[in-house]
Amino acid sequence: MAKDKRDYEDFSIDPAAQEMLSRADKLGVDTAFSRADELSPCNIGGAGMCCKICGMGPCRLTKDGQTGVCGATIDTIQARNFIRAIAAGAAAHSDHGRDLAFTLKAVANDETEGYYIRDVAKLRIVAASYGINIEKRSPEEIANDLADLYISQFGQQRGKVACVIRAPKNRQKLWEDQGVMPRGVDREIVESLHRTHIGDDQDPEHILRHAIRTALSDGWGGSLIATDISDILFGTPAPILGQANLGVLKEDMVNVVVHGHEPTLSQMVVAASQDPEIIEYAKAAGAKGVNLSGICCTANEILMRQGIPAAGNFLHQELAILTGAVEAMVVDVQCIMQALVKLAEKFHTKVITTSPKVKIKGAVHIEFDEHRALTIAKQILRTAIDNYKNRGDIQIPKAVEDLIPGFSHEYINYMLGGTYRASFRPLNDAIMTGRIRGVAAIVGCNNPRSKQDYLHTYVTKELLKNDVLIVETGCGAIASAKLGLMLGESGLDQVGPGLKEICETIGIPPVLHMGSCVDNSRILTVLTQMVEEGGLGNDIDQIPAVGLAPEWMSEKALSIGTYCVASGAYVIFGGSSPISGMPDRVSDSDIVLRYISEGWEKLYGGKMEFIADPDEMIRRTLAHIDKKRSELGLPAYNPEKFGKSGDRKILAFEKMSIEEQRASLYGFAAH
Ligand code: SF4
Ligand code: MSK
Repeated sequence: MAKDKRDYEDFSIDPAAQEMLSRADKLGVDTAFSRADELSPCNIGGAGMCCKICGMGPCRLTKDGQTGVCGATIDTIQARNFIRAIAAGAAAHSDHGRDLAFTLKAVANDETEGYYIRDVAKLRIVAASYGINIEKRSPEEIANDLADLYISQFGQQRGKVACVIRAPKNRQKLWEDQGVMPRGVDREIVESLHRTHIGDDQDPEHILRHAIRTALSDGWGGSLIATDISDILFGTPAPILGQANLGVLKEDMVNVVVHGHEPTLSQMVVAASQDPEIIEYAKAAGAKGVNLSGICCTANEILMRQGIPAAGNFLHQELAILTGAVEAMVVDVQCIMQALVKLAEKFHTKVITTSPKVKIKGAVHIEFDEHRALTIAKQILRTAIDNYKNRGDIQIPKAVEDLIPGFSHEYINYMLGGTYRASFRPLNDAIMTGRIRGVAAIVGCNNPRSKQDYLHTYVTKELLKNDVLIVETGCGAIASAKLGLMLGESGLDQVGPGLKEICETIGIPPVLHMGSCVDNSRILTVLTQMVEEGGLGNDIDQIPAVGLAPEWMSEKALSIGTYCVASGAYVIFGGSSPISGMPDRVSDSDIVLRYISEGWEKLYGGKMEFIADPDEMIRRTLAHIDKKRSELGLPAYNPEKFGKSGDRKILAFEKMSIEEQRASLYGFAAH
């Protein structure tokens, strides 16, 4: 056992996680939590001060003014490391979008099994926004053209990625003026790799300018395409009741956990699990049926659309297997720990890889192909059912919370104004009056180097008390769900007076679950619609809004943060900075850090900062929101002004005498 091993309460605030970590110790198995304690991070690589781009290195710059063998300075090395991470993150999101574009093409041409176009209205709106003819054409014809347009965005060499027309006009002009308009998704990612090869771009600011362009090709390209097509094929999310945490696993059913990111397979597994033939097969195996749940963003995809429960976020993937009750963990792409296979060997769980891009030694590989999607989904479920008889000792934590996910930007628009006057006006008005102080998007991963869910939920709760409306995606959303912040009444006692009134009036939870990591594109759309609605400036950087990734760990998070900055947002990352440098040892090692903050703010109005202390994150978030309010000429935030309407008014009214009620209604006591 490591010398400075943390207690279970230090590993996670989630009682289900604490219970499973205790079980792991009893069974003598390790997890990401214990491995994080065993394995100290490298303080040179962790600070972005190591270059291993060529065979003359690796060069570790630990002394003041030191350079690599080729003469590369610390700021060049940090900028190169940073853009490479952003390129990898953008590639992951965008390849996800590309696969969906090919699926849409196949569905349009009747080449798939089990898929169809579920949201024809969204298909028509999206297609029309690009000038695709939608009149007197079948959904399949329109989808075929939209798929061709979207597929072409990846390999496009000139011009601009089509989706950028959905950004505010002023923002598009700024990108043109700065020379960062993304031309094609693949082109920007490839150029990032070319520029950072030995002997290429060595001006850190010049490298970081291309980081902006690369990230924009993700946020306003690959990710936005992924979200659009997922909605068209699987339905645009609307509020639905769901559940979260390991307590969603069932003792008497075959538990299948889908994990990863792409909805294409998981949606089909959902369909297959409800097939009478599969239910009968499960019953014949002695189970009551198949119980499906999700981990990470695959969880978010099926939770948002079908209400399929989320077993947990990133750090729950091993914990789910530790219950002993999971017959199969079906994975596709991204955020899948290799450790799952070794851990699963201690139990009966089968880890099933399904993507042609992802194999793990020791896992069962059942390759997914959308042309035979339903057949493959049933094969996967039969494999899980056949494994039910091998189940040994199980321990399923009781922890489970209800939640209402499903707040797509389309639904937010509708909920604020109804079918005939859907609008962001009420939201803008609430911010303008100060009833809502501002908006925060809290997104991103879990990281075993911090206490699981603690930073997410601490920051979320403190901002809610300050009347900041919160939207969430990814593992951050699942953290809030597990804490019960995504269900109206249970969350509202933790909310400031003005925001509470809004939540009660509209009937929404104070934290809105907007989906998976690629669905951060929905947040960009919401911000654009807020600009277009008027009253909050004429570009995203003027809105009192902040983005936070308190427990980030993936390269995708860095890409998301960068495209949000390029779109005008202030973005705060928690945990450690990958480009912190060591100021006590290398005097010029904060050039990159200063550039992505002050430098980017001058150019794009948004900035990126890494802040480890959660109270400082909150302080800077509120300071930024208040600064933006003041710049817009909005009244300063004053919580005393609000909180006297809504449910409190009704409760006070009920306690009054008849005379008092009359006086309150008519302004005088009628006789
Ligand atoms: Fe060292 Fe330069 Fe090669 Fe990097 S590119 S490993 S700094 S020699
Ligand atoms: S799954 S990228 S751990 S949010 Fe999107 Fe969660 Fe981060 Fe993966």
